[in-house]
Amino acid sequence: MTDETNGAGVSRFDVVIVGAGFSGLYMLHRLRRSGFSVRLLEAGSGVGGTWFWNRYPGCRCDIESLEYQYGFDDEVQRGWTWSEKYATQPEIRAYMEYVADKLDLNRDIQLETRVTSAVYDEDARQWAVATDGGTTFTGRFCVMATGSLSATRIPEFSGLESFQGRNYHTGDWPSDGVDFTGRRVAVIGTGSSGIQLIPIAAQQAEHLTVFQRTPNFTFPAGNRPIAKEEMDNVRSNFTELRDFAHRTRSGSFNESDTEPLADHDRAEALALLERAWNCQGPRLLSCFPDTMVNPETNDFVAEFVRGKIREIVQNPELARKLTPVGYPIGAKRAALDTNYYDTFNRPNTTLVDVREEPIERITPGGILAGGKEYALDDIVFATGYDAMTGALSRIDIRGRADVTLAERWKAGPKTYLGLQVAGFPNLFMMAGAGSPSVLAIVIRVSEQNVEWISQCLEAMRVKGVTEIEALPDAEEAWGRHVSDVAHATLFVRADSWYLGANVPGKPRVFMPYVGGLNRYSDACEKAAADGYSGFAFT
Ligand code: NA7
Repeated sequence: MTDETNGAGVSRFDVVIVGAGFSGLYMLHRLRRSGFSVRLLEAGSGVGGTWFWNRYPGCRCDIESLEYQYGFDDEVQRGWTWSEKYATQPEIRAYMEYVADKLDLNRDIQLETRVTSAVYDEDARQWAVATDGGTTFTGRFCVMATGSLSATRIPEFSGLESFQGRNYHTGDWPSDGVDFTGRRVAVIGTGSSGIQLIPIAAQQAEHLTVFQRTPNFTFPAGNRPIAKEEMDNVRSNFTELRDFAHRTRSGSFNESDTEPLADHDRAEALALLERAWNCQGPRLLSCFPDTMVNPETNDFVAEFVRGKIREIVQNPELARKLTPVGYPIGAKRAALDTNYYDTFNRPNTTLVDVREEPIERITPGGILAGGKEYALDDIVFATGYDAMTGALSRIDIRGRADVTLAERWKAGPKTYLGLQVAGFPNLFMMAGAGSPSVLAIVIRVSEQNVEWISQCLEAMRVKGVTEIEALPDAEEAWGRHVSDVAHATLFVRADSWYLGANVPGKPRVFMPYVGGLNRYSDACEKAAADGYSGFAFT
């Protein structure tokens, strides 16, 4: 276990972790507890990962705060009080800073350090992780905790560089905030980020123009303060709740059994959806267990939401444009909002449907779309991410025989259990492609990955082996399983970022594992119990 810097600007560790989001922070803590020397490298000037950068007004998590926290340490959870049902970005970031302080993680984190490459030295059996600061960190192991939604993406609009106003991406927001008061603002994109930002931007701006390509399904968040009794109740039952959550599909301690749509009469089914819309009982997409596999059920739920849009949006033509059609509800990640549809009733808010009026170019004074120029002071790109693989493909990762991960993944990402890639020994990935990732509560997935990887490294230490690598056959079989499970659902019937469809030229592969956290954990545990079957040890 070494932790030293030699004269040539190389620092040696047992493990180098990339990224100080939820996965990376716990990985650091867990490995350090097992006696490994670890260095965590983070591009931001603070911890938080995507929660560090997503500082746009209205940014919140779409998972309830009581669930969107670590479960591995009772003292950590007892020492924190959440204020709202859905925490704001500043509160989540403050929580992550609290955890980093409490566990004394900061002494092993190097901030403002962007990893540029990670190269495996087959002779020395170690990874050389190079950074923009010029220092190279070597580790016997490298863990990429780089996040699924961290590589921001601005589509190629011609003329952007000529724009005289200000422009921002929601996922890389200025730390001192942005004031839209008295300004003519455009938001391009109506995924979760746009949907959260738009109602607030409309209140501030002189005029807001929303450029929408695909209308998204969004449901009322029903955000509210968390009552003391509710917080206390979760606190005192936390261990049982967390253990239960880890055995569910979604990683949620609120997961409950529901009946398929066919088992309800119509009035009863509508009443269930109405309750969900009003934030009582199961969430809208969880009312019926067959929503993501049975097109009729899916359409029933979708039609219910379409009816709500028509009720809220006063102008029927505007309601039509805002109504999602042509893809299953839930197949693109649905958003939770506060007053989203109602915002379009405001006189200072305009919707431009870019399928009907395509964006031709950005001009010095605004956006030219459908032959009309929209005069603007600010443009916000709420255009999302090169999801799941983008953060990795932006690092020059080279495994055996100098083969790059980009080459290995040119037809789409392939992993064994989401944890490793054949040809890249001692490199681990977390909560990304091939894992349930964001299709379950991602912190539960991260915790599962952290614990599995830590136990694996401990087992290797005991056995005296220095190298672990996914076997190509195991990787192939897992990839097939991930694909088969996805293709048995309606998830594959939309142009979503789960499929890489939002990035031109990206291979169309369904990346996260839809089979559920419980099945995924079982597969990982089985592999470990079978002596790490599917992996080769040297
Ligand atoms: P998303 O969900 O990927 O949304 C991006 C939005 O930007 C979406 O509406 C896109 O339309 C739109 N977009 C992308 N490219 C263009 C172009 N070229 N022209 C017009 N509109 C475009 O990202 P978010 O940041 O909102 O949310 C990401 C996740 O973070 C979210 O799912 C939660 O898990 C948290 P499209 O639908 O592709 O037609």
